[in-house]
Amino acid sequence: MEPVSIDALSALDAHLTEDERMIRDTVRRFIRERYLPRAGELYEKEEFPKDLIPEIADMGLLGASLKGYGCAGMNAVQYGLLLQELEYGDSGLRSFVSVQGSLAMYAIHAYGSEEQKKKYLPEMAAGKMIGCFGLTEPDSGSDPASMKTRARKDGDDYVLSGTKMWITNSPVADVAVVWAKLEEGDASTIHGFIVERGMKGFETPLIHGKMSLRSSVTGEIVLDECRVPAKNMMTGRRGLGGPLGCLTQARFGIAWGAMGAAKSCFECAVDYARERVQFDVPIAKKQLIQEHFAEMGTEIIKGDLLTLHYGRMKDSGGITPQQVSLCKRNNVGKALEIARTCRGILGGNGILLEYPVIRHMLNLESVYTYEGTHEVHTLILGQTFTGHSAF
Ligand code: TGC
Ligand code: FAD
Repeated sequence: MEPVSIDALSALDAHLTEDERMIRDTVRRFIRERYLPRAGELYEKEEFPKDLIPEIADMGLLGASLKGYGCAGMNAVQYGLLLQELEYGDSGLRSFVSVQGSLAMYAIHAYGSEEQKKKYLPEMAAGKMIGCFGLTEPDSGSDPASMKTRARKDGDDYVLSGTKMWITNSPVADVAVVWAKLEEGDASTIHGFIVERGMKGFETPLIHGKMSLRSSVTGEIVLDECRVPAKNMMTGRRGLGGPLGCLTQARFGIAWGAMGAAKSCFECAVDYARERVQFDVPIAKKQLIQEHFAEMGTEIIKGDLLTLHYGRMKDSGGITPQQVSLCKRNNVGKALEIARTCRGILGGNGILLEYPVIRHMLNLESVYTYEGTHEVHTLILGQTFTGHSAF
């Protein structure tokens, strides 16, 4: 009997519009033709494929769900599907698109002035300006309210001091959305600033030695009395709700993306198990192996259903941050378990970059940690269901 694919069994295609299937299929083709042949090598060399940025921009993938300013204005399901296809390729590629669109561009779109939107968004949508999002600091990860970065008003400028850590794209960014607390007046209130490369006191050292997300560029943002014009402050929202509002957008996309990595691992393991003969039969004939596929296939289809359901709700009336936490926590947690199981099914070959599995497995370790660790989302859900905070 011929094996049935996850997509055939879930039959979710019938619940997608033609436009949704079209963007999914376009990105799927791009990933298979343009990214997968280089994926292992890029990973090994710790290289991000900058040459693909113009094609990614031409497909409308940068700031895809934003409206106006050169952005594609896609619905939430289209956005989720495109991220899933990108992460089928590599979480690093999906990270690039998430940070550019859901974090840096979203912040400017939601909280920036008209002048800021006109100046930055069209260039960012066209991939001519790369953005990053600086929230995390060396001593403030899960608890960003404890950030130390400060902004002091001085004439027509703000002077920013502090260090941001683990910032995707920072070493290659032209523009950084940086979150800082005001030193006086509105003391301790968090504000967003748009910092441009070239502003004095702005450095972005690369973080070396990552064994995860190796084909994504990660760095610090060092602000040493960095003078930023007051007009670069985003005044549309103050307080931690500003950056957290951006995270809600990005986390939703990550929940879709993680299932792309899981599908890649699953398909690879199915092919492998059908080919690999031990004890005179393909290991796919063994019940212990089949149980893994039954569990993994079910979890992937459940993950897809979860994001499709909340994606439809997001498009029709909106979803809450808690619903997004549920999606991110479930789908990333399950994708990581699936990648580890598939790694085992491939035996020794499972540790080779020749197959996508170890790469996805290692990438998903970061995805499990960033955008709110698995534990942070557990506590958000715990609080949601019990009414008690356990942070
Ligand atoms: P709390 O008092 O709960 O909230 C402060 C204000 O924020 C509002 N809020 C949210 N708004 C929108 N979306 C959300 N998800 C929100 N969560 C909270 C809240 O209503 C309140 O508003 P207001 O108007 O009343 O002031 O804040 P808290 O300090 O107790 O913290 C809560 C906690 C722990 C859940 C939050 O700090 C958190 O989510 N921590 C995790 C930090 C995190 O996720 N960092 C990610 C950094 S960026 C990143 O990782 C990018 S990876 C990029 C890639 O894809 O490559
Ligand atoms: P910590 O917060 O120190 O957590 C350490 C451990 O303690 C975790 O297991 C955590 O779950 C647990 N813990 C923390 N608090 C509690 C609690 N109350 N109860 C129980 N357990 C708890 N940040 C950005 O701002 N922009 C980016 O672009 C960005 N990109 C990233 C890219 C990569 C590759 C990585 C790895 C990270 C990136 N981050 C980025 C940072 C990321 O968001 C943080 O790593 C994450 O929020 C966790 O912070 P931390 O690493 O300081 O861990």
